[in-house]
Amino acid sequence: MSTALITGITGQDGQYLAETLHAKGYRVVGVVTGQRNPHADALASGLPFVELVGGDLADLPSLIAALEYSQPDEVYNLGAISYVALSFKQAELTANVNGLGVLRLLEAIRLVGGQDNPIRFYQASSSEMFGKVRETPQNELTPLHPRSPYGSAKVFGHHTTVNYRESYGLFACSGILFNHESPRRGLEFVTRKVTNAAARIALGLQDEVALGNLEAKRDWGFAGDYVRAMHLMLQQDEPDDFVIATGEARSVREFVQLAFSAAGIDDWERHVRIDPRFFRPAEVDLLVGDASKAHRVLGWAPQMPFETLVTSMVAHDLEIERRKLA
Ligand code: G4F
Repeated sequence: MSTALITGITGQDGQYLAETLHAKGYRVVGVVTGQRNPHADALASGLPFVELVGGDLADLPSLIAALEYSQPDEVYNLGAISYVALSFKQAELTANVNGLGVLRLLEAIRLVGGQDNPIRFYQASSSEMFGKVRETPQNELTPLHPRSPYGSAKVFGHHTTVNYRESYGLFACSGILFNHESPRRGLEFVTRKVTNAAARIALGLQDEVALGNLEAKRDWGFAGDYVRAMHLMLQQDEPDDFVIATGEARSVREFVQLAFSAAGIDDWERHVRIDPRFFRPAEVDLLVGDASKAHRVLGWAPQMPFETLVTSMVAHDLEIERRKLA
């Protein structure tokens, strides 16, 4: 039985990846931070097969202890401050966790990982690294130009992963994932914020939602599809970096329109208020990925179409909001 150690286990991707690996027969160990972490309690009841171990990307000894305890074959580093807007307000923390945290985990692997059973490492890199994009669509060779403390820290983590692969021969892969969503997405991200608001407005529970820049374009896929790519990367003969994306760009405006329509609301503009608080000091205007290397080498392709993603998120939010009313 293979063992996977996952940081960021309580997040959207951590949960989908844990389910995917468990279905493949893995022993899944998740790193949880903090004391009496409420997300850890929720995880223990939602995904009871996950073994939990304490640890923090800001604390090297705790990472060494988590590796020594779990003795993993594969480590997936999904832990991060993942909300770009927050990274502008907590830039130092973001650099520490999203940037130096990768270096700490790689050092811990170097210290603990034996020669006989080398640990395979996956780093959650991000399309935010492309920022002010130099070409469209973006691929593995597109120059990086981050536009936020989040993006800058991810660039450090990405280059550090490549550097440890080249310097120490670690099996270290970096997945450059474009935006990926699901009903498990946090309410702070624009997709879930919109699907949740559309559901609540349809049910008469609120009248409007405050949003920022509606013109930004993103390449939105389904998180469940994207975690399959993470696993595939670690099953190859050679470690490498891969863009994971759908290749289709939609604006926030298009997302809002489709979500409201799925909730049965045609006059969405009446319910959306533009609020300067949700604009960022520097915006990423357009992200759209070229995942042809992942198609060719990993045999990976996204399965869920954009429309299905949006309507399933709205359906989920309608169901949970109705349940609260009952
Ligand atoms: O949903 P978002 O907050 O996601 P963002 O910034 O693209 O980052 C996500 O994707 C990255 C991959 O590219 C990940 F690395 C990262 O961890 C995260 O998962 O914002 C999407 C767009 C932005 O352009 C933002 O300005 O939506 C725009 N937006 C407009 N109104 C809003 C809002 N974003 C949020 N969160 N809230 C708004 O009210």
